[in-house]
Amino acid sequence: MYPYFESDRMAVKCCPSARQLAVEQMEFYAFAHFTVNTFTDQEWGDGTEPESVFNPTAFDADQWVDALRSAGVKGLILTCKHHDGFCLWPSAVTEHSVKNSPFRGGNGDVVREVSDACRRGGLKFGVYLSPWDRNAAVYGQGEAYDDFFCRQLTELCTNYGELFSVWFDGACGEGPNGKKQVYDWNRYYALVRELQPNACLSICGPDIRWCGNEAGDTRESEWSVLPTGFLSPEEVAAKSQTSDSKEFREKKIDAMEKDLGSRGFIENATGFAWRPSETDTSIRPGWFYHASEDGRVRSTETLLDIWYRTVGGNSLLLLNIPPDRRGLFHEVDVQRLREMGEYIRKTFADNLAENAVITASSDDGYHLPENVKVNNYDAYYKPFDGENAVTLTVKLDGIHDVSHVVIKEHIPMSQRIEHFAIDAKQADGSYAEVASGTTVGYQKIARFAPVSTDEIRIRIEDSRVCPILSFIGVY
Ligand code: FUL
Repeated sequence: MYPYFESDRMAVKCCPSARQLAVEQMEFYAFAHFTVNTFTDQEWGDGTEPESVFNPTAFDADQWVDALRSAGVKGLILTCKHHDGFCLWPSAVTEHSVKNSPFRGGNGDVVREVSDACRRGGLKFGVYLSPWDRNAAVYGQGEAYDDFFCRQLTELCTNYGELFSVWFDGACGEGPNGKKQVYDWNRYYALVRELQPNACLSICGPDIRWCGNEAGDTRESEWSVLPTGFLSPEEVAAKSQTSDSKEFREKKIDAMEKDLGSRGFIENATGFAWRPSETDTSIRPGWFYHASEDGRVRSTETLLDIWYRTVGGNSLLLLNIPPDRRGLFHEVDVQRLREMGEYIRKTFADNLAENAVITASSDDGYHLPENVKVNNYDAYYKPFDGENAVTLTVKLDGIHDVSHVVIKEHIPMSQRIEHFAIDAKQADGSYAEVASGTTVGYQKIARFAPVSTDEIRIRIEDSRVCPILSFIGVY
């Protein structure tokens, strides 16, 4: 369909690390924003809140975990310290923590209780530690604050078991002395790598990329392979004498950019990195709990729509559920989570592809189409190199009502697909197109009005280089 550029070949050399692959397979995990703000009705505390305000009356982390499990969530990231500087654990380097609050008589540790509850309930645990600290006296003093921050990071990375994510927020404002801090990111990263080698460094870190908004919006084409740099204008001019395209592009990567992977966008890239997208959004308008928002919890329908577009659109879903002043998830939020989980479990209970016969327009003789019946990365389907368009046919064991097709690329060998379409066979033997799209990546969930059919056809119309599939599901 298109001429091929060197950049396509370069991009597919880029694959996920083991820690990225593990987090990508979690698909859907939660955020809990909880601190003094919960009790002062704020979104951002200014660091002057007295510790005494932090006083949950019926704190129960198992209640959080049960609600999250009912939705099918696989992990939880807790705001151990937000911008106000209040620590939910008894940090040794500050007095501004739970140890000076009425919670559990000053002997409480929210991070301990939440991480223990996660482990009991089979959820992975991660930490949010805000570099911006509006309480710490040393904030804005360079190395003195980096030392302070690294001691807090060390406490969280050593005392609470294995972490799947260390989530660094980009916010950087003034501290109590009116100064901003220049963060020593490389020092923070090295510390986390040493203490928690399996944790992803998320957002302000190299492993997981912010999707670019907090509203739950997603891209039509989401790529996990991102350019790390572009040729200079002179280099582009020199290259254009031999290249097909003379169009000049000088681009810097912006998290909010819509197009991060078209051939035009990556054409003059000098390198690539695997940077999967994560969509962080809240079940309510705010990140923290406000009783005034009890009537504004997102509907199950909206939450499912976000789930389809993220988990089914090559982005991770990080959904925030803010605990209330009791230290519990509010009843409305709990109900929404349960309804989400029930719908997802019911919809994907029976994979019709398991009893189907799967064939392909071609294969390389080793990686056969039937391999896509098993949802893991042990085996995959692959055509010969150079075959960038293929058709897979899923012959069902009879006529069924079909409304969903799930496609997963074998991302241990990068992300390749650029266009696909799905057809259902009609009673008269002809095919009707029921869905089409662009990128697939970790997973594409195509949903369409139910069709009665005994055969589904998946046309991979174009790929950066030959497509490799690990899984197909039909529901
Ligand atoms: C932002 C913060 O300022 C918000 O309060 C929230 O924590 C969100 C996830 O990240 O940068």
